[in-house]
Amino acid sequence: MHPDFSRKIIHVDMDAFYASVEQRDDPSLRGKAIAVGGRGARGVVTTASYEAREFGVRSAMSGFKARQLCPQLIFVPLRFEVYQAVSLQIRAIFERYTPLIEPLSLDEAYLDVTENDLGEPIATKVAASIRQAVYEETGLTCSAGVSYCKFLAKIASDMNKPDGLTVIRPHEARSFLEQLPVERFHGVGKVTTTRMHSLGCMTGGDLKRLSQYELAHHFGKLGRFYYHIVRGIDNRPVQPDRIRKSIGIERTLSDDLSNLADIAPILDELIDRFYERLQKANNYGRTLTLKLKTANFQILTRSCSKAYYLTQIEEIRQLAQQLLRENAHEFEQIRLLGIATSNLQEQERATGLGRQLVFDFTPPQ
Ligand code: TTP
Ligand code: MG
Repeated sequence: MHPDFSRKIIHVDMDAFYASVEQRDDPSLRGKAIAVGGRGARGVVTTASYEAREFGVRSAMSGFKARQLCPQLIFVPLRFEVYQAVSLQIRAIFERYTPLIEPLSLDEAYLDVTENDLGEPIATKVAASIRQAVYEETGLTCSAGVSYCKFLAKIASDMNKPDGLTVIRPHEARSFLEQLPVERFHGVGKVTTTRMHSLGCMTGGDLKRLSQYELAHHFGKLGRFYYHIVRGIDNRPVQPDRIRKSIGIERTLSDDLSNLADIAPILDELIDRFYERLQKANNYGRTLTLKLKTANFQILTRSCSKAYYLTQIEEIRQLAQQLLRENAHEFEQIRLLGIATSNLQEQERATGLGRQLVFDFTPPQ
């Protein structure tokens, strides 16, 4: 078996996620050693700012131990709703590049960008664009890893944290994996590391000397996974985990625009790309939403719904342009234009809603 070099995978992971959000929202915390959570007798640190990490403060450490390591440590309470909101924001950014997104947690996801909405063949450029968008739109930094498989992309994203972009190219994979210490292999925990060390395996290169049989013998099912991984073979697809609730795209304009005559053609162009997306996903919605961000960053969304799925581009175009015209008095200048559809076929099929619709549809107010 040989590695499949045809795919382009990006792993994105926010830097010191909760802590960075807290430092963003409270300037007095910037540049300081902070721990999120960890207060109280039994408190546990969920994450620490990079400043605190210099003292050895880590995730999952007790607040007590953290304070011992770093007496000036500032403990900040968790604000889960805010992290969740940022998570949705970065997810929406990813969705502008590809529908193939597999979130691993609030702050981390794999993206398959083999084909992407930029039409950009160089995945490194896609990753750079994503990192820039995340920074501009959330004020937070993330790190990205780029490679031909999930395993290497994930390791890569961790290599130049924080605010890093790391690429492992196909021809570099072999020597990279051979020198990689076994504990750096994703999924290899403390127990497995000790076991590997006791078998004389310190690096990927050492691990490669064991046969598939030997690895299976020592590590069970995972042995087979290690056998392939160490040879750079990881064909696991990026699996979008959820039923999509909406499909949409948006575009930030190069200049703020106020004239309908200037905005309408841009909306038309956006709809062409939007429709291509719907066709590719083979998934259409009943609701169409126009999103406008004004020059002073106010967001306006306007929707209309139908009893049937909007599968025709001309109808989508007409509805979107109508929403734009009807709401032109709401803004002076706009800086971003977006179009989305929701109440999707796929979602309604999955929930059984689709069938019910046929019988008792009530038109929206
Ligand atoms: P991570 O991505 O593991 O860590 P991080 O983003 O804080 O730092 P970095 O990626 O730069 O190394 O986890 C993301 C968030 O998940 C983290 O900010 C807090 C939360 N978390 C916990 O609540 N408990 C934990 O044990 C860990 C590891 C993270
Ligand atoms: Mg992170």
